[in-house]
Amino acid sequence: MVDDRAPFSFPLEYSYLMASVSNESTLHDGDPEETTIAVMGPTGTGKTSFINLMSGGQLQVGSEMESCTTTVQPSTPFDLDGYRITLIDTPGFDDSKLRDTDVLAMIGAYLSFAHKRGKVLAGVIYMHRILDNRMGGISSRNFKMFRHLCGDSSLQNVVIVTNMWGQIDLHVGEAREKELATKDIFFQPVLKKGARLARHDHTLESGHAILRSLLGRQPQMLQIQRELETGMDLSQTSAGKELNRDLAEQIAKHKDEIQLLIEEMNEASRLRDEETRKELAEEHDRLQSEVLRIQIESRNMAAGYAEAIAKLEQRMNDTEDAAKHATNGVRDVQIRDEEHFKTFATTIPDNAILEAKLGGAFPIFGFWGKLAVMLSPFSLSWK
Ligand SMILES: Nc1nc2c(ncn2[C@@H]2O[C@H](COP(=O)(O)OP(=O)(O)OP(=O)(O)O)[C@@H](O)[C@H]2O)c(=O)[nH]1
Ligand SMILES: [Mg+2]
Repeated sequence: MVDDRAPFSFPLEYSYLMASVSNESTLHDGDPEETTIAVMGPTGTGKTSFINLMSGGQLQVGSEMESCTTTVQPSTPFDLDGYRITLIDTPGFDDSKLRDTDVLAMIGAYLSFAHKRGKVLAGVIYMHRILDNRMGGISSRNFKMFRHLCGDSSLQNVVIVTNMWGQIDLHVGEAREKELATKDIFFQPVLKKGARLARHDHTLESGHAILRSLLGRQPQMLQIQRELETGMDLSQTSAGKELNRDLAEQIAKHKDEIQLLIEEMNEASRLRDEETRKELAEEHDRLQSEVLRIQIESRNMAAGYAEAIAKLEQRMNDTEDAAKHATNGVRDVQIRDEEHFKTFATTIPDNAILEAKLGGAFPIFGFWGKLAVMLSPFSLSWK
């Protein structure tokens, strides 16, 4: 039987690539419109869970205690109302496994790289756990970074999504939601400028409603994309400056602590308390190296971005080359198959069975799919 033949053997990632290439070349009027939506927010707010629910994908989900997503990763594309949607998963700032400058470099590089290739975001979803009873620390820091990434002009295409409603008394949740929407230390300023607030109750229906509210809108560049497009380096962007301000504050705080330690060490020496002096000296050295680490992190921000872009470009080129080879290989095999069928199997009209099998076996990927394939086997290290 023709079905049972193994006409060629393909490394898995090449097969994905081939599917992506053939998909792009066969898109025509009436095919779903490609749409990209980024999902941002602090670690553990359910970004990846939301993306998996919507796309039917299986990106890794974390626990409540530890950060999980460490790269910018696209979902499997899925169709909704005539759109083929790709959701872009992002790591949060204050991630326990990544430095903030790495997170910013990854997000900046990805968005700018995609934009250069003609991909504009249709919208951004910002996830917030309604469980969080105050918006201090990580939440406010992430939101501040989010504001600097988006700017004002793209807020029409932003939806702030509250989730985890099942884990909170509805009245408490509603009171909190009202506070989030009306206080200027929370989401009120962005809601005034066109962003919207929506609830997600972890069902497909509520997720679809959120996505539908972003579909068909005029895509807008994010502030960071505009800034990077003008040739700024990452540290000159609004988000980069914000991060640098943070780092400078940390340095200033550590320097104050170091000054205090020096005074205490002098006092311990004066009292000939060697044990205390030694303990203080150890703390002093630890803080000194922390200051040095932060200074290096700040100085390397631009270099980290340049490196991230270079890696993306290199890998996209490699991937496209591999895809071309793979596609050529498939064509050769298909031609050979056709010859074979003409000669020996006149009852079988063409190699549609083979194509259908491939189409079914491998998800149809576009640009984001190529990036996913490109990133996954290499497991990017951004350090
Ligand atoms: N009850 C409830 N739990 C959720 C929901 N979404 C996510 N979770 C849980 O929250 C935890 C974190 O979810 P993730 O999807 O990994 O969160 P994330 O925002 O991607 O986290 P990072 O990758 O670390 O940035 C997991 O234990 C999920 O099962 C939700 O809508 N309701
Ligand atoms: Mg995640």
